[in-house]
Amino acid sequence: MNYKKDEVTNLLNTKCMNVFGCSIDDATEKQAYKTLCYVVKDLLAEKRSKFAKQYKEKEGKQVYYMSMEFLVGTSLRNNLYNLGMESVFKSALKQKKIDINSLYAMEPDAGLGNGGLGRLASCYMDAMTSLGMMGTGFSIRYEFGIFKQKIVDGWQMEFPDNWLEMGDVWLNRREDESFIIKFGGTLKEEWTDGKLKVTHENYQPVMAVPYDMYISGYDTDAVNKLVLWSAKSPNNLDMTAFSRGEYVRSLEENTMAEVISKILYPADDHIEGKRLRIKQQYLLVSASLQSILLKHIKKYKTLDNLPDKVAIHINDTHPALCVPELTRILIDEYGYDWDKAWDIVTRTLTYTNHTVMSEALERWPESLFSAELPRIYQIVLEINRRLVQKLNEVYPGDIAKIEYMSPVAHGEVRMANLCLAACHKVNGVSKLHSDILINSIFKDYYNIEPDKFTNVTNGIAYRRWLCQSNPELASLIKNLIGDKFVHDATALEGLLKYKGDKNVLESLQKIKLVKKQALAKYISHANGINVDPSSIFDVQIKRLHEYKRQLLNVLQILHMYNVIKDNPNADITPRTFVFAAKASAGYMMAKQIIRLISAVADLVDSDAAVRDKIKVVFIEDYKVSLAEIIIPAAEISEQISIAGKEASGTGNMKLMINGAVTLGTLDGANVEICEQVGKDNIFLFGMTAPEVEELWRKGYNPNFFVTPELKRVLDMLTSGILGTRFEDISKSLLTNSFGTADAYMTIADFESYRQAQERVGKEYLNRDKFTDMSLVNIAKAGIFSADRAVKEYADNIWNIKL
Ligand code: H53
Repeated sequence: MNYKKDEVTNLLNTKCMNVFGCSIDDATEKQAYKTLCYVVKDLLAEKRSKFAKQYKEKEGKQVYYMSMEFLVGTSLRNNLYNLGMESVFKSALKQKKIDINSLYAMEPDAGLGNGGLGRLASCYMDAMTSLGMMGTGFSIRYEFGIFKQKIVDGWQMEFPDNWLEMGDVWLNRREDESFIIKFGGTLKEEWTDGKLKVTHENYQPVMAVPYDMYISGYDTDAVNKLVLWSAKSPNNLDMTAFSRGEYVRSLEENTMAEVISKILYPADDHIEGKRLRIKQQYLLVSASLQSILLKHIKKYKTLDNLPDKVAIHINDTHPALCVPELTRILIDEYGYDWDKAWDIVTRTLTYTNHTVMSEALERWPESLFSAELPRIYQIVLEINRRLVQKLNEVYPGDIAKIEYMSPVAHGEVRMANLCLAACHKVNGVSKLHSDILINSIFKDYYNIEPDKFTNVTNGIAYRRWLCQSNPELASLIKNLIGDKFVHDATALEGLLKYKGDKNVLESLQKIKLVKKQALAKYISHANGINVDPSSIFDVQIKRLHEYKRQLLNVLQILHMYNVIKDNPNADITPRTFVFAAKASAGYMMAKQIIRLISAVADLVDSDAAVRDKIKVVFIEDYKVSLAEIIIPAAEISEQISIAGKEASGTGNMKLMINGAVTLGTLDGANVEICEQVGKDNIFLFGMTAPEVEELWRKGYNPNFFVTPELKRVLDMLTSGILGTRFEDISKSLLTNSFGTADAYMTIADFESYRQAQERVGKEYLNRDKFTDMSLVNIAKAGIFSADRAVKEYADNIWNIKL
């Protein structure tokens, strides 16, 4: 968009006058922030309207991306950058003595997600838009997003995240496009004209009200929408109850309805089989599908062509209710018979699996499911009956296999099986993960329909993670290879010709130092700790989960502590270990690990012999906007999950494109990072996924892997040297009464990790060599762009021509 400074000033003034009754010169900072957001939103609205019109004429196929999570982060800078208007706004505001950065800083993160899954959904919305695709995201307008984390005496405390106070500027409420969602109740079955008619009665109606958020893309005519549903009671106040004096009951009913969209469940990669959660899922699915179908029928007057015009994507099993709900709507509301409805359902829906962790594969008790969603339950039973009939033909008499594959068995409804039965395409999120799906957990489905399965390795919105978070690096790259990489990330490979170029390496080092200084400033402000920007910045930033093995990292730090204590002159390259991670509120072991990290930080810091060599920092409240500060400063990217458990990882990609070198296992997308950069430009350690399997098969006893160094470290957990005795952690690693100890093989991988860390310290000393590694990582990160990933979805999964 082409606007001059004066035009921008006019826009700001007019908007400020209309909304706040004053000119931008007289606005408070909060008013200035809101004015700026409203102006940007208007620009997006204008673009959106043109884009939607063009699109309507073309009648192309579009995608609806259903996800319980979108970790949007902040939007203001991203939107201005994408519109190509950052500098004109900056100077217009500067003229008014307003610093755009201070307005950026006022924006809260829209934290409508927990971690990787939600952030991926947001990165894909960005990429779809940048590619000019028509794509709509559907999710929930949680009033409270992911909790705010504070660390008090080493313990994580959770506080509500009231993001709407300043974040609602981006949302457009569309009350007139609301839908009724039916919960509970009973079913009445009647035969009329030889047809069974099912009526849903005595249900509790809840209104789903949509709020639209515009999603911008880089240098594109497209503007897409993220539609967030909010739950509302359909009767504002039950006046009869009110006049009978029953205000409390009347208000209670409203509150019961509205509580559905109150809060995001803070568990990542882990299910919480709560009644409210299934209600959230059904609200999302039912409202979105009703809206999609209504729009479709208005446009095409039929739903027969739905699969040709629409791809509906199920992001993880959380929106798996799409399967029975789409079937229900087609049959109950549009009069289709089962076979025709099922044909449309299967050709419209696609599904991405994001985890092999059994505790994350969603299952619902049949009793809860049938009570909350009686009609949906009935449909699921019918899907199950037909499937079992089919499976009996394929695997005659193999009851165990058929049971394993069934959507309903052992008193549970299993959402992954529902998706596998219905979706015409199913994908994993990295090569290794997709291989594990077809060779292991989804093997039986794969054997029947191999063409259904595919892989799309995850990708990131690299313009956010490189160009916006690290403008210094982006501008160096532009100077070296031109700006093609801003459209096409694979052009970053052009940097390879600068391998070994002293000047370029020096520039890269200077930029890294600037970003490390910025992070050091943040840490000093947030934690009151001074870290040395010339030390190695070694970061592990991700959700706290045992399989991600933050514990392995901490144990190794304790080992380094011992080495320095034994020999204060030991040859240790100074290191700053940075952690940031939220633990699910009810995940005690994860919270204990945070406490351990804090205790180790204190131990190290209180020891004069050690504190100049190593520093440990736990930065609280990890979120997208904090990641944007940490990632550009990182030099070592810790990706140390036990092989076979991290489906992909995406932080690994963001760190790599900012020049951090991966220290990791061959897990998830690390495998492909290694393929890209080669073994010389990554620090690999640990068992491979097949080795892990083999060790489980043989029988794993961690005690056989405890080296003398590790024994000393493990003893420290309970000796009292850390202030607290971490008995639970120690037991979880060592007590092997039922073969359950050390479920993530931290001990088996320790020695190999320790050696890899030693290599890191040594290789960093040769700064040019290390920076060369860093350069190769940046150059080879292009393949991990979300643009590439979304193109693959369009080609191989959604069948959308770009
Ligand atoms: O999804 C990311 C992966 C990551 C995986 C994560 C994830 C969640 O954040 C939540 C639930 C779930 O099933 C998976 O753990 O490996 O990179 C995006 O695919």
